[in-house]
Amino acid sequence: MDKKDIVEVLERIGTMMEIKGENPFKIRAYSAGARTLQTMEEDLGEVIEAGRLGDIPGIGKALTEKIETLYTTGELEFYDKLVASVPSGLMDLLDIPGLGGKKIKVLHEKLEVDSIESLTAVCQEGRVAELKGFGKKTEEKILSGIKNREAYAARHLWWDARSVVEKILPGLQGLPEVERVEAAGSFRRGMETVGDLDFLVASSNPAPIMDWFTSMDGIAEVTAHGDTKSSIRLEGGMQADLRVVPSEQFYFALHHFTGSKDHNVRMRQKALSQGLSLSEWGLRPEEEKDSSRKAGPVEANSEEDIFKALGLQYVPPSLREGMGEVEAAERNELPELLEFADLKGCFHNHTTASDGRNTLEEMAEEADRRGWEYLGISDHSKASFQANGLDEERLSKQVQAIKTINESGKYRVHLFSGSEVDILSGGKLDFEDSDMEPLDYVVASVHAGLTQDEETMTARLIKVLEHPKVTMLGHMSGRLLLKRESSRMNVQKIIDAAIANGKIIELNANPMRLDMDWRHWRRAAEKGLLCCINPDAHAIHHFDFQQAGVLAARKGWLTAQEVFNTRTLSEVKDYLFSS
Ligand code: DGT
Ligand code: CA
Ligand code: CA
Ligand code: ZN
Repeated sequence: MDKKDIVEVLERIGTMMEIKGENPFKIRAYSAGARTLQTMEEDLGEVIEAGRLGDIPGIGKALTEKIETLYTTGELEFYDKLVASVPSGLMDLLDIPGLGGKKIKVLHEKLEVDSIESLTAVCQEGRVAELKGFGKKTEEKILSGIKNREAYAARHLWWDARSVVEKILPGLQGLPEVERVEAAGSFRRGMETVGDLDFLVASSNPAPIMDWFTSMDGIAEVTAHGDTKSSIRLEGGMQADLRVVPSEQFYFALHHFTGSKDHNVRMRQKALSQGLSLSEWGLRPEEEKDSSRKAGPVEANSEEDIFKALGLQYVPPSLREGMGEVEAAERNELPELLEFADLKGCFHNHTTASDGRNTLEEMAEEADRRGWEYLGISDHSKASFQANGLDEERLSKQVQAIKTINESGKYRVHLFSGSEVDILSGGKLDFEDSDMEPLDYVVASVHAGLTQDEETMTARLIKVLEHPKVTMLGHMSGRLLLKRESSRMNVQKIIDAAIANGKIIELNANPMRLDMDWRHWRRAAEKGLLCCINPDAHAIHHFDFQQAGVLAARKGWLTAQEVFNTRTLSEVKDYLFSS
């Protein structure tokens, strides 16, 4: 985590402690620490490496530890616990200018405010103006702040969007007027982040559907309520559109509102080249397009029918990004995409030995339950000391423990002994070759020094790819979606180095990472790069992340053959032990 983000975390800690009414001296330590850090001119990484962070006036021992943890791991248990203890609606209030911890505490205690919505209500009732220390001006300022916040069209992780879709879809499906329903848009295309949700329904009786949609639980605001189209904003900020179309238009509308825009442009051009006009209403001869709202002469009882009518192979939603999929469909050359069921195990997983929440045995048991053939264990190495990374001795003990489990025959799943070895700043690995000798494989990852310049970082990663003990590169770019940009690097050079050295690059399936980015995979795999989809699990339920990983891999045009962990146990053993 870089300095800017750490400053933000420290400030939030101070604020949350204020909201909870904790000791003012402690609170001040965090806000003062944040300021000190913010104005520090030296490079934070260098100060930490030199062990000088604690010498800086205003940064005590407790704070030093926390800053170092955040810097190396990007996480802090103390912070996570604090976040969990404060109602999330209260933290949303911090987005409103003029509201800090102290004021939020008063609003919460005196007026039972616990969300933007309840704050809006008490402001409109004039009750905030009556509070000591607030007044009419403050109340007006808060209201206008709330309005501005709504204007921000924030994006959301696909993973978070999915949990919303999974609540709304069954509700729509349950309505008697609904004939068919789909969530279209970027969500259906499996984009890693989603702007808004686009629900599409086939029905001849839209009114009750509109009413249901605009009065669901969890709505913050109804932004439009029309005859066939409505829009809402949910608590938490996600927006959703719902369109109702007659049944005969459904698949044309579904195709249109699935997008992407670029894909639609290519599809309309393709239609035009055949004298046809394609729109959300239908497919009809060009000269009839003025009657476009009436049902067209071409019937579609599925999206496949639309592609077929244009002489195209069916293009799955994942590929509809206007990146050559229509041309490939013309030539019948679309790949047979990877499926979730193709995965037979994974390699980047943590246990309680480092910073995971489940034990080795619990992880093995869960992998067994999922029917996987193998599971790789790769706890952090010692440089990630804040993640309780393993030193040589603990690593060697873990190798023994894994061996014992495998020999016991207690689980069907085969465990591989690995390590997520830190890539130190010059491209050296955190373990000596001899220490890695007993390992079945090595995932090499960058966790510190993410802000190096492009040349340095590229050289650093290439050096690691040339190391004989390295099996794969973990979360290559270091990005955290909607939070932290990728590190600077020459991706093509790194891909070429991986191929030249016979190394795998990970597709980290954590929904915040999805790294290496799907946009690089198609070309990389064509050149011969092998992918491995890993959940980077820090708990058994994180194995679910593989679904997000598969979706990203599909967007990268990957087939099962191009993904290492679709191989059987014996194929994997051949690969790992034959060189
Ligand atoms: P998002 O919401 O920003 O993550 O991305 P989308 O792709 O869901 O975009 P959205 O919600 O604005 O519209 C949904 C789909 O509707 C979009 O993918 C394609 C189609 N669409 C919307 N506006 C236009 C347009 O102006 N031209 C074309 N060709 N298609 C459009
Ligand atoms: Ca959308
Ligand atoms: Ca939309
Ligand atoms: Zn990791």
